[in-house]
Parts: sequence; structure tokens; C-alpha cells
Amino acid sequence: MFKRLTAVLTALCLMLCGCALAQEEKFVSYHSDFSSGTDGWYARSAGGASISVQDGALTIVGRTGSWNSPGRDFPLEAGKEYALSVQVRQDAVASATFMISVAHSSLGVESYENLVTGAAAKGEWVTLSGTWTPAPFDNFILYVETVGNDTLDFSIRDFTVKLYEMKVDEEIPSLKEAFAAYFPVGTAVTQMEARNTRRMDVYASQFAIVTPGNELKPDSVLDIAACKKLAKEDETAVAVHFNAAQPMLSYCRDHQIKVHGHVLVWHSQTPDAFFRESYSTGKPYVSREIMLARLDNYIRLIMEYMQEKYPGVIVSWDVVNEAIDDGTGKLRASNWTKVIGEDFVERAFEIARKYAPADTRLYYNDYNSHLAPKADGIIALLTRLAAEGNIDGYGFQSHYSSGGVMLSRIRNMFEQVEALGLRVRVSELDITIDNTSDPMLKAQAYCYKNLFGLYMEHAAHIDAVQFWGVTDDLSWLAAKHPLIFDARIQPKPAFWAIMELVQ
Ligand code: 9MR
Repeated sequence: MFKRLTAVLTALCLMLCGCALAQEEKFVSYHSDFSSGTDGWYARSAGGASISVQDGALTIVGRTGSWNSPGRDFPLEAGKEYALSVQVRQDAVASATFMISVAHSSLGVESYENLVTGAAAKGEWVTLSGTWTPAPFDNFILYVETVGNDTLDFSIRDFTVKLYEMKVDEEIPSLKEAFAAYFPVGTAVTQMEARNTRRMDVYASQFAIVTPGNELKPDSVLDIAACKKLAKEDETAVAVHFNAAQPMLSYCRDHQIKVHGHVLVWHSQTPDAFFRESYSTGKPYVSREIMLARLDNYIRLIMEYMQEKYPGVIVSWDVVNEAIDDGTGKLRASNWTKVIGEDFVERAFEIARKYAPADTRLYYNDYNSHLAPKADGIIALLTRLAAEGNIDGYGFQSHYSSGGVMLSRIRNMFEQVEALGLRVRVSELDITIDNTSDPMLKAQAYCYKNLFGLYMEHAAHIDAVQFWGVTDDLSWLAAKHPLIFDARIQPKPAFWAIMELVQ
């Protein structure tokens, strides 16, 4: 009996192992040449669209919506990084924008992501390409759709999906180690990058501190549906969740990487419903008192959650982001000024100070800090905040172009902030260039080197220097190659130029 059971278990185990192996080997790459039919592709539409294949290309006609598209099922795996590419062509309009998108489902609920975007001029084959790391879903349909142009006929060819082989040069020196005597070097990371632990391990070798690029913003954290339910009893109640940030926070906690939280209060990426009665857009704004109570609850819940789940991981927060108007240097008009009033920044700091752990640094964060009249507006605001005693420092976002790094003005602004007794962070550094020609890459390297030279001079005042992303392809400004690593995580000339300062 025992023997038979063992044999059954062994057979079962072999089957399971076999499955696991088969699953592992299940999908490595796919390339469509459409030489023998539609190869599993079908028309995604409510019925009107159809596809056909000719001369190595697949054409879709009869579309009635931008999502109507050629699509195909792919057995992709969560956490693996895939390189996607397709050529598209249309012959009807001057230019049309195309996207490679994915429909995935989990427990029967379908959701979508747009993965790669590009424009195709009339009559030209244009390549769209990029990389993507799926989250866990039950199945994946990759498809090619248009932005607008609902009825446009178009063709695709050479659709390729490949497991992205990240060949990382283990010999690359570590930025965080090289600058350890000066300041922690860090970066922004998005949840897609955080899904890929191989990628994160490379980041961890380079960076000592990470900022979630979007995942701790109010539109990621506020659970408006749950807020609505709570509001029936109590208009000041707030519900939050951390689904988007959790994988990154857990990785950082488990790998001794610090986190800078971005952002508690911002005019952007904040649901309008947050400011409205019953959390319902279209209803009147709530009163100042209710909004202050909501803000108090919002910040308290975040701080409590982080203390409980990730104690010691978040070392600093952007309490308020971009409150100063570029053109006037005054407070920017927003839902915050409308509902709370001109002192919303001070109140946000007061609340954050009340709930943040004692050693958490609290920052005001903004861009174009060195340009008039904004610079004066920022200094005036920092002066008021410093007087109330709830702020620790100022975050210089530091989004520059290679032609626009005004070193002496930036130095002057550093000195003004330091004179107020405040700490400095470089919070979102990137420097755009027009192309990746040698002269452009050199110009970018020169700017980065000069800036890092300035940061080293001011190291005693600086809490961190953080890039806004690691690789050019995943930057918010991908078309302008603003970072110090290329898409294959290879150092660009800017990386080596920065390193020269400490070698
Ligand atoms: O990097 C972020 C990008 O993915 C978002 O689409 C964008 C939306 O506003 O926000 C980007 O991050 C911004 C940051 O939160 C504040 N400073 C400017 C950054 C770049 O836009």
C-alpha cells in the first residue's frame, strides 16, 4: 500500500515537475512572418472588423472603435521582462498613432495597459518597440490599436515578443559606493520595474534610496470607492490602499534600501472627488474644516501603515509638491487653495509633522527652482514654513536640458535654501538631449559632471541625490534620453563622467 502510494506520489511529482519545466520553457520568443495564415491572430471588435494576411503582413479592416485590433493570446509570465516590437503601416491619413497594448484578466475581470506608442506617417512602415514586465494575471492578449482614428484600416508585420535577456555587466562600479562619503545616490522606480527582481537587483547595486515614481501619489493611494461608503456616516473619513507601492516597498525593506515618499499633497494626480461632498465629482466642494480633517486622516493613515508594515524604510517625504506658480511666483490656484485656502501648505506640514516618525525628514519639492520669479516665490514659501518649524528641507526636482543647466543660478538657490537652515535634496534629476550622437552624449555627460561637482561642494547639506529613473527607455522623457544608463542598463558617458569625480 505504502509502495503504491509512493509510486503514485512520485508519478504525480514527476508530472508536476514536468509541468513546471514545461511552463518555464513555455514561452521564450515569438515572431510573426504570416507565411502560413493568421497564426493565431484574430480581430478584436464587437463584430465588424476582420483580418486577412498577404505578403507577410496582416491587415485589419471594418474597424468601428480605436480598440478594434489584431490580437493574439500569449502565455506570458509575471515578473519576466519582454521585448515587444511590431511594424505598422496605414495608407489613409497624414499620421496616426498606434499602440501595442495588452488585455489581461484576473478572476474573470479584464484590464488593460498601453505598452508602446508611436506615430506612423501615411504609407510608411514604422517600428514600435519597448519592453514590458507583466504583473500576475491569468492570461494575456497582446494587440495593436490606434489612438483615435477609430475606422482606420492598417497593417502589421514582424510582430515580435522575446524574453528580454538582460546582460548586466557585473564589473560596473557602484554609484552608491562611489559617493557614499558624500550623499546617498538614488532613483525613482515604477511598479513595472519593481515587478522584475533581476532588474531591481541591478538597481540595488547602484542606488541606496528609491522613490516610487507614481505609486504613493494620492491617485494611487486614495480608495475613492471605499471613501464614498465611509462618507455616508462621516464626511471626514478616508480610505487608502497601497497595492501599487507594496512590491517596491517590500523589495526595499528586504534589501536595506531606503525610500523617499512622493507625495502627500499635490494639485496633480489627485482625484477631484477627494475635495467633494460624498467624494463625488459634480457635487459641491466640502468645507475647509472637512477638508482639513480629511487631510489629517489621509496623512495619519499613511504614516500608521508605513510604521506598521515598513518601519524605518521611509526616511523622508515630499509633503507638498509644486505649489508655486511658474509665471507669478505666487501660490498656484488648485483644489487645495480653493477648498483649504492660502495656508494649505503650512497645514499639510503641520499634519505631516504630527504623524511622521520623529526622524522622518519633511520636504517641499518643486521644479525650475532657479528661475525668476519662481525662485523668489519658493524662498518666500520656505521662509514661512521654516518659521513654523515643521519643514526639514527643499527638494530640487532638477529636470534640465543639456542646453539649460544654469550652474551659478542653481548654486545661488542652494545657498539661499541652506541659509534658511534647511536641508537639500536633489529629487528628480534628469538632463534631456535631442539625440544620442557622440557630441550630444558628451554634452550631457559634461552637464551631469558639473552638477555632481556642485552637489559634492554642498554635500554637507544634502540628504540625497536622486535620478528620476534609471534607464532612458523607461524615463517619462524617453524620447530625450535623459538618464545615465541606456535601455540595456549599460552606463552612458554621463555615468563615467560622474564617476571621474570620485576616482
Ligand atoms: O514620472 C511620473 C510620470 O510617470 C507621470 O506620468 C507624471 C504625471 O504627472 O508624473 C511623473 O512624475 C512627476 C513627479 O511626480 C513630479 N515632478 C515631475 C515629474 C515628471 O513629470
